[in-house]
Amino acid sequence: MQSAILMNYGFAPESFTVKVFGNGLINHTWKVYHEGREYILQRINDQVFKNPMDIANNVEQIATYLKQHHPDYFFVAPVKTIEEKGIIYIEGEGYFRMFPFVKGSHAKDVVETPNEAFEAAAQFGRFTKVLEGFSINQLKSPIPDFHNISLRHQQFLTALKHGNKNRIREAGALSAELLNYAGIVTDYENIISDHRFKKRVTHHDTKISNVLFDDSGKGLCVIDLDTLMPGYFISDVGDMMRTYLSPVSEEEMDFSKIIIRDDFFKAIAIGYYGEMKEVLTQIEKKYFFYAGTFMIYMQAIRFLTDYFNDDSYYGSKYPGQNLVRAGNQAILLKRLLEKKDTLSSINL
Ligand code: GN1
Ligand code: MG
Repeated sequence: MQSAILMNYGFAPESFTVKVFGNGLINHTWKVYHEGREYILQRINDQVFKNPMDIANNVEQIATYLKQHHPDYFFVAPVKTIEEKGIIYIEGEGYFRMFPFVKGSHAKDVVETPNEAFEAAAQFGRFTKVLEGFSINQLKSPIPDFHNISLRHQQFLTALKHGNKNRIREAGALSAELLNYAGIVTDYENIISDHRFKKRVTHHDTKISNVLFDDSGKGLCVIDLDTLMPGYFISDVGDMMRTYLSPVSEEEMDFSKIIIRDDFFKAIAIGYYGEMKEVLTQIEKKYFFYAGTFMIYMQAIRFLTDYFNDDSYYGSKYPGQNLVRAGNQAILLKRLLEKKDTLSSINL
């Protein structure tokens, strides 16, 4: 299979080695070694990304814009195939694309220090900032309504009605708890009807492993532009809060370990504002804290919806994994809301 893919890049059979790489839930990733160079190869999950060519379009448009307007901005463009394509389709195998592995860079799976949170937030902020002049109409949405929390909420209600009966019974208390947060959905609906909330080039997957760091720990660039599409800044800032604030991830089963680290919140705010302070509107800034509640709540209901739908989207490695993830995110949301007053009053 790998030969069939890599020959499109001009790699002769037997001239390369391939190792599994990374731990995303959606795409498969490998590291490829070929003639002293290293690459990252990915198979795009076409159940999730129904039109993988939309991703290729977006990356191409962005790359062209950046080359013209911000030639110094460090952007990792995909390796082109012999036929000059950014993504290839292999019959029976799926869609693939490959990137050069950035020498001297490393990615992290877990945020360990506030400085890492700061560096990542600065990188995601800078990314949206350098693309401020880019017309978002040129972008496709590879997953339409990806962060439309009204729709996610609707899907949750539908799953609660028509999903796996035993699972719905088992998770009754958690469902009831999550249904209490309808205000988060209403806030979103107000946001999208307010023209002062701008649609911008948004990454939509700001976990730490989507930032490359250099050896000294400085952020180099953002990667993984699959979910790049027009969106609101709350998606990017919110997913950083969701994934950097607690010392444990969405997979943690011991919920007592889920805590909110104030200094990491501050680091995200300083890092992001350092780039975006002049770009964000006054009203957007008022929703900075809200971003975290928005993303955590949406993730909680997405996991629970999937649990009720027999894990058809996220899959599961053990029975009840998506229930654990949903419960974990519900606690994270609670812990964050407990700190609303303290965290919203941080002066920047
Ligand atoms: C998925 O594949 P990965 O881990 O980058 C999901 C995100 C979720 C995340 C939760 C396309 O991201 O939205 O936040 O899982 N991506 C898609 O771990 O659904
Ligand atoms: Mg991703």
